[in-house]
Amino acid sequence: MAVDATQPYDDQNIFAKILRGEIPNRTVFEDEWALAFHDINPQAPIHILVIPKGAYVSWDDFSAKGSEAEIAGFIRAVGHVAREQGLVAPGYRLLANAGINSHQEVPHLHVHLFGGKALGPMLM
Ligand code: IU
Repeated sequence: MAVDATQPYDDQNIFAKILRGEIPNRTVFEDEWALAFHDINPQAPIHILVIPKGAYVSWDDFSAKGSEAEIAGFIRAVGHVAREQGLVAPGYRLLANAGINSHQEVPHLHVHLFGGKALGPMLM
């Protein structure tokens, strides 16, 4: 079900539980600012979710409330994972859903990193 991204942060969301170590995940990278793990329902040969460690619902929430260090750290983490996964030369796609029209399902900011095949043109 799509979430209303204007709601306050819900610390019972599944990614908050993953960050607290309450639910297992297939981690590919972690540092002070971000956690990256394989999506449970991959839409491409490589489908990784990168999430900030702070409690932010969406990109706009993060950009409004995140510190410079959090924002820089998160963006660097996304790029680091793309490089580490060997996706720079073949290319990759980043996507962040926000709110009802995008069908965001988990109300903790996450960037999807897709790669591992020719992804074709962006449809929407
Ligand atoms: P969305 O952008 O909020 O629509 O994407 C949520 C993603 O989280 C989606 O690709 C799910 O497969 C993924 N996911 C997950 O990796 N692990 C989970 O426990 C749950 C969802 I729930």
